[in-house]
Amino acid sequence: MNRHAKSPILSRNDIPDIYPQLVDATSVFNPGAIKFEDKYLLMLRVQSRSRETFMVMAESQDGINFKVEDKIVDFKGIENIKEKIYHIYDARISKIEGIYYIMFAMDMDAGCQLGLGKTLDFKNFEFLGITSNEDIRNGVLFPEKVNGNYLRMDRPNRSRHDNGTTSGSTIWLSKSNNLLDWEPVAPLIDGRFHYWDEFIGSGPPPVKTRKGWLHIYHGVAGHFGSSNIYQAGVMLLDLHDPSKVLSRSWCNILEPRELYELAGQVPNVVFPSGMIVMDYDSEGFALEESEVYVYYGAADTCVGLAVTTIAKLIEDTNN
Ligand code: BMA
Repeated sequence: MNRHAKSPILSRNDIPDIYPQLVDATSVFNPGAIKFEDKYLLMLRVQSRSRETFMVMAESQDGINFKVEDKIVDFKGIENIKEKIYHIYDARISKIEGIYYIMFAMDMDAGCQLGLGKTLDFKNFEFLGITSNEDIRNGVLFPEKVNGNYLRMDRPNRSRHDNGTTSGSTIWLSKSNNLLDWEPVAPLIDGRFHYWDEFIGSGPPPVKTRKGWLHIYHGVAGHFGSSNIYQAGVMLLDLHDPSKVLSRSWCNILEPRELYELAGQVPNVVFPSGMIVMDYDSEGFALEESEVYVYYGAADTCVGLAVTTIAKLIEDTNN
């Protein structure tokens, strides 16, 4: 993928003070992205100097120049959860049957869980519930039911990095009939030890193309002495049976190279989390010639923008 000339498109300087919780923000990264009423929207992960995370919306006419709202996203109902929630972060946004769903990570004493919220207008947000019962992250919903079920990809956290964070090396396909209760269907891909994607997790939600479900994921190479390197790759799943992986990139398609990706709060990270496809056909398939904007967290510090096309991404699944 190619970096946009204006990347990074958002940094801490773009975050307004939001009293009292978020003053002099330290970083902004890993945004969810969606097109809504001809505007580009990002749901940003913003960190305060207490190192708490908050979700904040940003809006743009062109997908490049964003104005950040001076309001923290409030998922109404989340306050009814009895257990302590330390952070919510890494939103992935999907439109399913006219409703916008947001799946996000929730750090709790029992580990990381996947929370689900919804909105119709990106002003009022409702918390629907916790959708997991094990340590898990990187949940992304498919934009439509397949064979009568809602589907998502998720990544159980069954390994621990040297720095204490939990991770995993298998992306699973899960199904549900109500979006809240999920059961695993099949493992999709495993980490490839010794190579770029040893630990893996979904990036933005998958996109429907005539050739299959196109999905960008992240891979972590952990075999370097002093740091984990977060990169991006891409795969294609069968349209009618998404438990079948048709192809998967052997090389990464984006890796930390620019200074803002190499240095920051967590060095050596590109973490794609939002993807906007410009053009779909009348049946909802992404056009191969369509331009694609991929929003990613860089070094857990700022937001980068990479540009590509559907055709190029499909080609890259065989790189
Ligand atoms: C992952 C997640 C991401 C983060 C990345 C790099 O495990 O926590 O939110 O961007 O690590 O720190």
